Amino acid sequence: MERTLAIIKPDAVAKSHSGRIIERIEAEGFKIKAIKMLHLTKQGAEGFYAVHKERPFFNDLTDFMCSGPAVVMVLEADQAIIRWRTLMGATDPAEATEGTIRKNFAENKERNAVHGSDAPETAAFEISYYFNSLEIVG
Ligand code: IDP
Ligand code: MG
Repeated sequence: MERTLAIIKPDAVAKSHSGRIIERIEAEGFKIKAIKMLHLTKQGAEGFYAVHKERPFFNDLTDFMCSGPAVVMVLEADQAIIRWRTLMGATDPAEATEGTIRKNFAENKERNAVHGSDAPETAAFEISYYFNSLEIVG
């Protein structure tokens, strides 16, 4: 079993798509081991996306991520990291496969509905960024 961090980003929460996205997550067999709603600060978003701080979209991305509440979750499944990224679809919804969450719910390459960790090391960092061990069910 593997764990990954998922975020329903502020664009999707604002449009009341959280329930439908969570329904997809559960229908695909992921177990939700932790969940909460957060309104990130600019500093909190900058820390989370620190790997992207030299990228041209960093300032816009971190403004967007603190523009409204987000839902953060720990998902567990066999191969959770790759399976959640496959279910999310490509970063740019214009390039995302039919039926993926980004194809169905994302507005554009920045406001793209969901986040998922991309490797075991980033999943460990990202889970610990938002949850302590008492907040994750066994
Ligand atoms: P990922 O979320 O698919 O892993 P990353 O390359 O890690 O994509 O980028 C992190 C986030 O930054 C994306 O989900 C998206 O919100 C934003 N982003 C990535 N590339 C661009 C871009 O070219 N323009 C605007 N925003 C971008
Ligand atoms: Mg990424």
